[in-house]
Amino acid sequence: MVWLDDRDGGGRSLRFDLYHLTLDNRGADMTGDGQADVLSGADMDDPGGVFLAGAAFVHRSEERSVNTGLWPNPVPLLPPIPETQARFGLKVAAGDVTGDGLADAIVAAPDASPGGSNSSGEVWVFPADGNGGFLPPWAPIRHPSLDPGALMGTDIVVADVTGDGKPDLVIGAPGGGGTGEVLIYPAP
Ligand SMILES: [Ca+2]
Ligand SMILES: [Ca+2]
Repeated sequence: MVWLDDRDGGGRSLRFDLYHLTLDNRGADMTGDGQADVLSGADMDDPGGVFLAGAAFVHRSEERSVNTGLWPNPVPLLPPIPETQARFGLKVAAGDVTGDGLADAIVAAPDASPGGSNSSGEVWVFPADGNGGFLPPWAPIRHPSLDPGALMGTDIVVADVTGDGKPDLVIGAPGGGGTGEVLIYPAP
């Protein structure tokens, strides 16, 4: 059980009750202190009042209180242009896809509709900047043919599947191609 701060009110709250959070805490250090950070997705957030656009937060190991177990002041990660009902943050993953040794934050918006293709989905990569923060995201990774309903990013795994020792990005698109697809983006 992880307790987080309540950004919207004055008290503490278990935000799992308020948001459908997704956690990736498999030991990924995004800040460089050798301690794992927590990446959470709040896909039902309404950033800027945009309905269900979603958000994600990095809870940095440096700021975890050993007394309260709280992670105050999480770093927000948002798509540059929040999209209604994109559900950004429905799936999150952390892994070093840039090759600098620091885990990067990967956030999916499976219900994003790029080019008007309904729920085709998008995946965003926010590279760790080496100073405890994040660089602006890469251009979003989208389904190659923008299949409607592909739900790109419903699952994400960062793992070396090509055998060169570098982590690759593996993205599930359960509605892609009609029967579902797994798309592999090899490490550069
Ligand atoms: Ca850390
Ligand atoms: Ca990195």
